[in-house]
Amino acid sequence: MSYTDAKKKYAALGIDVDAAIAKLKTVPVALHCWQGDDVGGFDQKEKSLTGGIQTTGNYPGKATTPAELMQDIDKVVALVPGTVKMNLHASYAIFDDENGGWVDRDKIEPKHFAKWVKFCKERGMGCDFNPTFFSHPMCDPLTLSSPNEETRKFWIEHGKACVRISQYLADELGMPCVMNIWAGDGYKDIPADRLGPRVRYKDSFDQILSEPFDKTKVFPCAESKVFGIGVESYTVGSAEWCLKYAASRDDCISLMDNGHYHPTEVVSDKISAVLAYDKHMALHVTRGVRWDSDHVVLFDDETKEIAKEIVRCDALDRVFIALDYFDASINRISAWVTGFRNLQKALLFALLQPNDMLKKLQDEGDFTQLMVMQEELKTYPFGEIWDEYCRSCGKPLDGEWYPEIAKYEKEVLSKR
Ligand code: RNT
Ligand code: ZN
Repeated sequence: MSYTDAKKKYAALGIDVDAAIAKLKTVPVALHCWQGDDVGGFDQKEKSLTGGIQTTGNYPGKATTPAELMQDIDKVVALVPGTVKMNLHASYAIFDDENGGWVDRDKIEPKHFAKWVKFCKERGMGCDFNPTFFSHPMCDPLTLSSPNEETRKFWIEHGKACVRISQYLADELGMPCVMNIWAGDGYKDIPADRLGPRVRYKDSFDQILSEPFDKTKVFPCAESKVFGIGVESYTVGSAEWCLKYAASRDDCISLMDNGHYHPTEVVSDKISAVLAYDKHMALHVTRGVRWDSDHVVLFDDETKEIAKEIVRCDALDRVFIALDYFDASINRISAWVTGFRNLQKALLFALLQPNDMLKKLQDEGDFTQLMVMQEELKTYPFGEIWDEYCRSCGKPLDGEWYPEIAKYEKEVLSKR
Protein backbone atom coordinates (compact mmCIF):
# COMPACT_ATOMS: atom_id res chain seq x y z
CA MET A 1 0.00 0.00 0.00
CA SER A 2 1.28 3.48 -0.86
CA TYR A 3 1.33 6.43 1.52
CA THR A 4 -1.53 8.02 -0.45
CA ASP A 5 -3.69 4.92 -0.04
CA ALA A 6 -2.87 4.69 3.66
CA LYS A 7 -3.76 8.33 4.12
CA LYS A 8 -7.11 7.71 2.41
CA LYS A 9 -7.90 4.87 4.79
CA TYR A 10 -7.34 7.13 7.78
CA ALA A 11 -9.21 10.00 6.08
CA ALA A 12 -12.25 7.74 5.78
CA LEU A 13 -12.33 7.73 9.59
CA GLY A 14 -12.11 11.51 9.64
CA ILE A 15 -8.41 11.59 10.51
CA ASP A 16 -6.22 14.34 9.12
CA VAL A 17 -2.87 12.62 8.69
CA ASP A 18 -1.00 15.81 7.74
CA ALA A 19 -2.26 17.52 10.89
CA ALA A 20 -1.16 14.54 13.01
CA ILE A 21 2.33 14.64 11.51
CA ALA A 22 2.58 18.41 11.91
CA LYS A 23 1.42 18.19 15.52
CA LEU A 24 3.91 15.53 16.51
CA LYS A 25 6.79 17.63 15.23
CA THR A 26 5.97 20.28 17.86
CA VAL A 27 6.06 17.91 20.84
CA PRO A 28 9.36 17.92 22.75
CA VAL A 29 10.54 14.58 24.13
CA ALA A 30 13.40 14.69 26.62
CA LEU A 31 16.36 12.47 25.79
CA HIS A 32 18.11 11.21 28.92
CA CYS A 33 21.87 11.74 28.78
CA TRP A 34 22.40 8.86 31.23
CA GLN A 35 21.69 6.08 28.70
CA GLY A 36 25.09 6.85 27.16
CA ASP A 37 27.29 5.90 30.11
CA ASP A 38 25.21 3.66 32.38
CA VAL A 39 24.26 6.57 34.68
CA GLY A 40 27.96 7.14 35.45
CA GLY A 41 28.24 10.93 35.24
CA PHE A 42 31.44 12.96 35.36
CA ASP A 43 31.66 14.18 38.93
CA GLN A 44 32.75 11.08 40.88
CA LYS A 45 35.78 8.88 40.48
CA GLU A 46 33.99 5.93 42.03
CA LYS A 47 31.20 5.11 39.54
CA SER A 48 29.22 2.68 41.64
CA LEU A 49 25.52 3.24 41.20
CA THR A 50 23.52 3.59 44.42
CA GLY A 51 19.98 4.67 45.30
CA GLY A 52 18.29 1.40 44.40
CA ILE A 53 18.88 1.62 40.64
CA GLN A 54 21.03 -0.70 38.59
CA THR A 55 22.43 -1.03 35.10
CA THR A 56 23.31 -4.49 33.92
CA GLY A 57 25.57 -5.45 31.06
CA ASN A 58 29.03 -4.50 29.93
CA TYR A 59 28.65 -3.75 26.24
CA PRO A 60 31.84 -2.13 24.96
CA GLY A 61 32.17 1.49 23.84
CA LYS A 62 30.42 3.52 26.53
CA ALA A 63 31.07 7.26 26.68
CA THR A 64 33.59 8.22 29.34
CA THR A 65 34.05 11.94 28.68
CA PRO A 66 31.72 14.86 27.91
CA ALA A 67 33.07 14.97 24.34
CA GLU A 68 32.26 11.28 23.79
CA LEU A 69 28.81 11.59 25.32
CA MET A 70 28.02 14.61 23.15
CA GLN A 71 29.30 12.83 20.06
CA ASP A 72 27.01 9.88 20.86
CA ILE A 73 24.02 12.13 21.47
CA ASP A 74 24.62 13.74 18.08
CA LYS A 75 24.48 10.30 16.50
CA VAL A 76 21.16 9.61 18.25
CA VAL A 77 19.69 12.96 17.20
CA ALA A 78 20.65 12.26 13.59
CA LEU A 79 18.67 9.01 13.64
CA VAL A 80 15.41 10.00 15.34
CA PRO A 81 12.46 12.02 14.02
CA GLY A 82 10.71 14.63 16.16
CA THR A 83 11.75 17.33 18.59
CA VAL A 84 14.53 16.32 20.94
CA LYS A 85 15.05 18.09 24.24
CA MET A 86 18.08 17.23 26.38
CA ASN A 87 17.73 15.85 29.88
CA LEU A 88 20.75 16.16 32.15
CA HIS A 89 21.60 14.95 35.62
CA ALA A 90 23.64 17.16 37.92
CA SER A 91 26.34 14.49 37.96
CA TYR A 92 27.06 15.42 34.34
CA ALA A 93 28.54 18.78 35.36
CA ILE A 94 31.63 19.59 33.34
CA PHE A 95 34.61 20.73 35.41
CA ASP A 96 37.68 22.16 33.75
CA ASP A 97 40.48 24.66 34.29
CA GLU A 98 38.42 27.43 32.74
CA ASN A 99 35.65 27.12 35.34
CA GLY A 100 37.83 26.48 38.36
CA GLY A 101 37.83 22.69 38.43
CA TRP A 102 35.89 20.20 40.52
CA VAL A 103 33.45 21.21 43.26
CA ASP A 104 31.13 19.00 45.25
CA ARG A 105 27.42 18.73 44.49
CA ASP A 106 26.36 21.30 47.06
CA LYS A 107 28.51 23.90 45.28
CA ILE A 108 27.74 23.34 41.59
CA GLU A 109 26.88 26.40 39.53
CA PRO A 110 25.45 27.28 36.15
CA LYS A 111 28.99 27.66 34.79
CA HIS A 112 29.49 23.92 35.15
CA PHE A 113 26.76 23.46 32.56
CA ALA A 114 27.90 26.17 30.14
CA LYS A 115 29.26 23.58 27.71
CA TRP A 116 25.92 21.77 27.73
CA VAL A 117 24.15 25.08 27.08
CA LYS A 118 26.40 25.68 24.10
CA PHE A 119 25.70 22.14 22.88
CA CYS A 120 21.92 22.63 23.17
CA LYS A 121 21.97 26.12 21.65
CA GLU A 122 23.85 24.95 18.59
CA ARG A 123 21.20 22.28 18.06
CA GLY A 124 18.17 24.41 18.98
CA MET A 125 17.29 22.16 21.90
CA GLY A 126 15.80 22.91 25.31
CA CYS A 127 17.08 21.13 28.38
CA ASP A 128 15.55 19.49 31.45
CA PHE A 129 17.48 18.91 34.65
CA ASN A 130 17.76 16.52 37.59
CA PRO A 131 19.55 16.92 40.90
CA THR A 132 21.54 13.74 41.59
CA PHE A 133 20.72 12.34 45.04
CA PHE A 134 22.58 9.04 44.57
CA SER A 135 26.00 7.54 43.79
CA HIS A 136 27.82 9.88 46.19
CA PRO A 137 29.68 9.46 49.52
CA MET A 138 27.22 11.83 51.26
CA CYS A 139 24.37 9.31 50.83
CA ASP A 140 24.28 7.89 54.37
CA PRO A 141 22.43 6.07 52.64
CA LEU A 142 19.54 8.56 53.02
CA THR A 143 19.75 12.04 51.55
CA LEU A 144 16.84 14.49 51.82
CA SER A 145 15.19 12.40 54.54
CA SER A 146 18.31 11.67 56.57
CA PRO A 147 18.13 12.01 60.35
CA ASN A 148 21.68 13.37 60.16
CA GLU A 149 21.27 17.13 59.74
CA GLU A 150 24.69 17.56 58.16
CA THR A 151 23.78 15.06 55.43
CA ARG A 152 20.37 16.61 54.88
CA LYS A 153 21.82 20.12 54.69
CA PHE A 154 24.32 19.00 52.04
CA TRP A 155 21.56 17.58 49.87
CA ILE A 156 19.26 20.56 50.37
CA GLU A 157 22.09 22.80 49.19
CA HIS A 158 22.47 20.50 46.19
CA GLY A 159 18.77 20.85 45.44
CA LYS A 160 18.92 24.64 45.68
CA ALA A 161 21.97 24.74 43.41
CA CYS A 162 19.95 22.68 40.92
CA VAL A 163 17.05 25.16 41.03
CA ARG A 164 19.52 27.90 40.07
CA ILE A 165 20.95 25.76 37.28
CA SER A 166 17.46 24.90 36.00
CA GLN A 167 16.61 28.60 35.87
CA TYR A 168 19.84 29.20 33.96
CA LEU A 169 19.02 26.45 31.44
CA ALA A 170 15.50 27.82 30.92
CA ASP A 171 16.77 31.39 30.50
CA GLU A 172 19.63 30.52 28.18
CA LEU A 173 17.69 28.14 25.98
CA GLY A 174 14.36 29.98 26.00
CA MET A 175 12.43 26.81 26.75
CA PRO A 176 10.92 25.57 30.03
CA CYS A 177 13.13 23.41 32.21
CA VAL A 178 11.54 20.49 34.03
CA MET A 179 13.51 19.87 37.22
CA ASN A 180 12.81 16.43 38.55
CA ILE A 181 13.49 15.49 42.16
CA TRP A 182 13.92 11.80 42.75
CA ALA A 183 15.82 10.36 45.69
CA GLY A 184 16.08 6.65 46.36
CA ASP A 185 15.75 7.15 50.11
CA GLY A 186 14.31 4.14 51.85
CA TYR A 187 15.01 1.02 53.89
CA LYS A 188 15.85 -2.56 53.05
CA ASP A 189 13.92 -3.91 55.98
CA ILE A 190 10.90 -3.03 58.04
CA PRO A 191 11.40 0.43 59.53
CA ALA A 192 10.55 1.49 63.07
CA ASP A 193 9.66 5.00 61.99
CA ARG A 194 8.00 5.69 58.68
CA LEU A 195 6.75 9.16 59.48
CA GLY A 196 10.03 10.81 60.53
CA PRO A 197 11.78 10.40 57.18
CA ARG A 198 8.68 11.53 55.31
CA VAL A 199 8.36 14.68 57.42
CA ARG A 200 12.04 15.47 56.91
CA TYR A 201 11.68 14.77 53.18
CA LYS A 202 8.86 17.30 53.04
CA ASP A 203 10.87 19.91 54.88
CA SER A 204 13.81 19.33 52.52
CA PHE A 205 11.63 19.79 49.44
CA ASP A 206 10.19 22.98 50.97
CA GLN A 207 13.68 24.32 51.60
CA ILE A 208 14.85 23.47 48.07
CA LEU A 209 11.83 25.15 46.51
CA SER A 210 12.31 28.23 48.69
CA GLU A 211 15.11 29.07 46.28
CA PRO A 212 13.61 31.70 43.93
CA PHE A 213 12.70 30.63 40.40
CA ASP A 214 10.34 31.69 37.63
CA LYS A 215 7.30 29.40 37.89
CA THR A 216 6.49 29.89 34.22
CA LYS A 217 9.89 28.56 33.17
CA VAL A 218 11.07 26.07 35.78
CA PHE A 219 8.83 23.13 36.63
CA PRO A 220 9.98 21.21 39.71
CA CYS A 221 8.60 17.67 39.96
CA ALA A 222 8.38 14.98 42.62
CA GLU A 223 9.01 11.49 41.23
CA SER A 224 7.61 8.63 43.30
CA LYS A 225 8.73 5.03 43.54
CA VAL A 226 7.46 1.82 45.07
CA PHE A 227 10.81 0.19 45.90
CA GLY A 228 14.40 -0.20 44.70
CA ILE A 229 17.21 -2.72 45.01
CA GLY A 230 18.38 -2.68 48.62
CA VAL A 231 15.39 -0.53 49.61
CA GLU A 232 12.70 -3.15 49.26
CA SER A 233 10.60 -2.47 52.34
CA TYR A 234 10.07 1.26 52.46
CA THR A 235 10.45 4.19 50.08
CA VAL A 236 10.19 7.67 51.57
CA GLY A 237 8.96 9.31 48.35
CA SER A 238 6.09 6.90 47.75
CA ALA A 239 3.26 7.50 45.28
CA GLU A 240 1.03 8.99 47.96
CA TRP A 241 3.79 11.21 49.34
CA CYS A 242 4.58 12.64 45.92
CA LEU A 243 0.96 13.19 44.89
CA LYS A 244 0.20 14.89 48.20
CA TYR A 245 3.35 17.00 48.00
CA ALA A 246 2.61 18.18 44.47
CA ALA A 247 -0.99 18.89 45.49
CA SER A 248 0.19 20.95 48.44
CA ARG A 249 1.86 23.61 46.33
CA ASP A 250 1.36 25.40 43.05
CA ASP A 251 5.00 25.18 42.03
CA CYS A 252 5.60 21.45 42.08
CA ILE A 253 4.12 18.81 39.77
CA SER A 254 3.84 15.01 39.86
CA LEU A 255 6.23 12.90 37.86
CA MET A 256 5.17 9.33 37.15
CA ASP A 257 7.72 6.76 36.02
CA ASN A 258 5.95 3.68 34.67
CA GLY A 259 8.61 1.43 36.20
CA HIS A 260 7.74 2.64 39.69
CA TYR A 261 4.49 0.89 40.49
CA HIS A 262 3.30 -2.59 41.33
CA PRO A 263 3.51 -4.69 38.18
CA THR A 264 -0.21 -4.74 37.45
CA GLU A 265 -0.63 -1.00 37.94
CA VAL A 266 -0.43 1.10 34.79
CA VAL A 267 0.52 4.74 34.42
CA SER A 268 -1.81 5.01 31.41
CA ASP A 269 -4.67 4.87 33.91
CA LYS A 270 -3.12 7.46 36.23
CA ILE A 271 -2.59 10.29 33.73
CA SER A 272 -6.24 11.36 33.53
CA ALA A 273 -6.54 11.20 37.33
CA VAL A 274 -3.79 13.79 37.69
CA LEU A 275 -4.97 15.89 34.74
CA ALA A 276 -8.43 16.15 36.29
CA TYR A 277 -6.75 18.30 38.96
CA ASP A 278 -3.48 19.69 37.64
CA LYS A 279 -2.52 21.79 34.65
CA HIS A 280 0.80 19.95 34.24
CA MET A 281 2.38 16.63 35.02
CA ALA A 282 5.52 14.83 33.91
CA LEU A 283 6.32 11.31 32.79
CA HIS A 284 9.35 9.06 32.71
CA VAL A 285 8.67 6.53 30.01
CA THR A 286 10.56 3.31 30.58
CA ARG A 287 9.92 -0.45 30.51
CA GLY A 288 10.02 -2.45 33.65
CA VAL A 289 10.40 -6.18 33.23
CA ARG A 290 9.15 -7.67 36.52
CA TRP A 291 10.77 -4.79 38.42
CA ASP A 292 12.04 -1.27 37.69
CA SER A 293 14.59 -2.78 35.33
CA ASP A 294 14.66 0.16 32.94
CA HIS A 295 14.65 -1.87 29.75
CA VAL A 296 14.54 -0.05 26.41
CA VAL A 297 11.10 1.38 25.54
CA LEU A 298 9.29 -0.72 22.94
CA PHE A 299 6.29 -0.05 20.71
CA ASP A 300 4.26 -2.14 23.11
CA ASP A 301 0.72 -1.95 24.43
CA GLU A 302 1.41 0.15 27.52
CA THR A 303 3.61 2.64 25.68
CA LYS A 304 0.80 3.02 23.13
CA GLU A 305 -1.79 3.36 25.87
CA ILE A 306 0.24 6.07 27.63
CA ALA A 307 0.55 7.97 24.35
CA LYS A 308 -3.15 7.51 23.63
CA GLU A 309 -4.05 8.91 27.03
CA ILE A 310 -1.94 12.04 26.53
CA VAL A 311 -3.51 12.62 23.12
CA ARG A 312 -7.08 11.78 24.16
CA CYS A 313 -6.80 14.17 27.10
CA ASP A 314 -5.65 16.80 24.57
CA ALA A 315 -2.67 17.20 26.87
CA LEU A 316 0.38 17.16 24.62
CA ASP A 317 1.20 20.61 26.00
CA ARG A 318 0.40 19.69 29.61
CA VAL A 319 2.37 16.48 30.01
CA PHE A 320 6.15 16.78 29.97
CA ILE A 321 7.43 13.61 28.33
CA ALA A 322 10.86 12.17 29.08
CA LEU A 323 12.56 8.84 28.52
CA ASP A 324 14.24 7.08 31.41
CA TYR A 325 15.97 3.74 30.90
CA PHE A 326 19.51 2.45 30.83
CA ASP A 327 20.57 -0.72 29.12
CA ALA A 328 24.28 -1.56 29.18
CA SER A 329 23.87 -4.98 27.57
CA ILE A 330 23.41 -3.81 23.97
CA ASN A 331 24.80 -1.00 21.82
CA ARG A 332 23.89 2.06 23.86
CA ILE A 333 23.22 4.31 20.86
CA SER A 334 20.87 1.70 19.45
CA ALA A 335 19.13 1.49 22.83
CA TRP A 336 18.63 5.25 22.83
CA VAL A 337 17.42 5.39 19.21
CA THR A 338 15.11 2.39 19.56
CA GLY A 339 13.39 3.85 22.62
CA PHE A 340 13.09 7.35 21.20
CA ARG A 341 11.70 6.12 17.88
CA ASN A 342 9.25 3.84 19.66
CA LEU A 343 7.92 6.67 21.76
CA GLN A 344 7.52 8.73 18.58
CA LYS A 345 5.70 5.80 17.00
CA ALA A 346 3.38 5.53 19.98
CA LEU A 347 2.58 9.25 19.84
CA LEU A 348 1.96 9.17 16.10
CA PHE A 349 -0.20 6.07 16.49
CA ALA A 350 -2.19 7.88 19.17
CA LEU A 351 -2.63 10.95 16.97
CA LEU A 352 -4.07 8.69 14.25
CA GLN A 353 -6.92 7.31 16.36
CA PRO A 354 -10.46 8.57 15.72
CA ASN A 355 -10.72 9.66 19.33
CA ASP A 356 -13.92 11.68 19.05
CA MET A 357 -15.69 8.77 17.38
CA LEU A 358 -14.47 6.33 20.03
CA LYS A 359 -15.51 8.63 22.87
CA LYS A 360 -18.95 8.96 21.32
CA LEU A 361 -19.33 5.17 21.19
CA GLN A 362 -18.39 5.00 24.87
CA ASP A 363 -20.80 7.75 25.87
CA GLU A 364 -23.60 6.15 23.89
CA GLY A 365 -22.92 2.87 25.62
CA ASP A 366 -22.07 1.10 22.36
CA PHE A 367 -19.31 -1.04 23.82
CA THR A 368 -19.71 -3.69 21.13
CA GLN A 369 -18.71 -1.35 18.36
CA LEU A 370 -16.12 0.32 20.54
CA MET A 371 -14.32 -2.99 20.92
CA VAL A 372 -14.57 -3.78 17.21
CA MET A 373 -13.22 -0.34 16.23
CA GLN A 374 -10.37 -0.41 18.72
CA GLU A 375 -9.29 -3.84 17.51
CA GLU A 376 -9.50 -2.99 13.82
CA LEU A 377 -7.45 0.17 14.28
CA LYS A 378 -4.53 -2.00 15.35
CA THR A 379 -4.00 -3.20 11.79
CA TYR A 380 -4.54 0.10 10.01
CA PRO A 381 -1.65 0.94 7.63
CA PHE A 382 0.31 2.81 10.27
CA GLY A 383 3.74 1.88 8.86
CA GLU A 384 3.18 3.98 5.74
CA ILE A 385 2.34 7.04 7.80
CA TRP A 386 5.32 6.45 10.09
CA ASP A 387 7.62 6.30 7.06
CA GLU A 388 6.18 9.57 5.79
CA TYR A 389 6.72 11.18 9.21
CA CYS A 390 10.38 10.10 9.22
CA ARG A 391 10.82 11.31 5.65
CA SER A 392 9.25 14.69 6.40
CA CYS A 393 11.60 15.09 9.39
CA GLY A 394 14.54 14.27 7.11
CA LYS A 395 15.38 11.24 9.25
CA PRO A 396 16.01 7.60 8.28
CA LEU A 397 13.11 5.19 7.87
CA ASP A 398 12.93 1.87 9.69
CA GLY A 399 15.46 -0.41 8.05
CA GLU A 400 17.79 2.48 7.25
CA TRP A 401 19.19 3.57 10.60
CA TYR A 402 20.67 0.42 12.10
CA PRO A 403 23.48 0.20 9.50
CA GLU A 404 24.51 3.68 10.65
CA ILE A 405 24.83 2.37 14.20
CA ALA A 406 26.85 -0.64 13.11
CA LYS A 407 29.17 1.70 11.20
CA TYR A 408 29.51 4.01 14.20
CA GLU A 409 30.28 1.07 16.44
CA LYS A 410 33.02 -0.07 14.11
CA GLU A 411 34.51 3.35 13.46
CA VAL A 412 34.05 5.10 16.81
CA LEU A 413 32.85 2.97 19.74
CA SER A 414 35.18 0.03 19.21
CA LYS A 415 38.17 2.38 19.36
CA ARG A 416 37.32 3.68 22.85
C1 RNT B 1 15.05 5.84 39.41
C2 RNT B 1 14.30 6.94 38.78
C3 RNT B 1 15.10 8.11 38.30
C4 RNT B 1 16.38 7.72 37.62
C5 RNT B 1 17.09 8.84 36.92
C6 RNT B 1 18.50 8.49 36.60
O1 RNT B 1 14.33 4.73 39.67
O2 RNT B 1 13.54 6.43 37.73
O3 RNT B 1 14.31 8.91 37.49
O4 RNT B 1 16.18 6.68 36.71
O5 RNT B 1 16.98 10.00 37.64
ZN1 ZN C 1 12.52 7.83 36.50
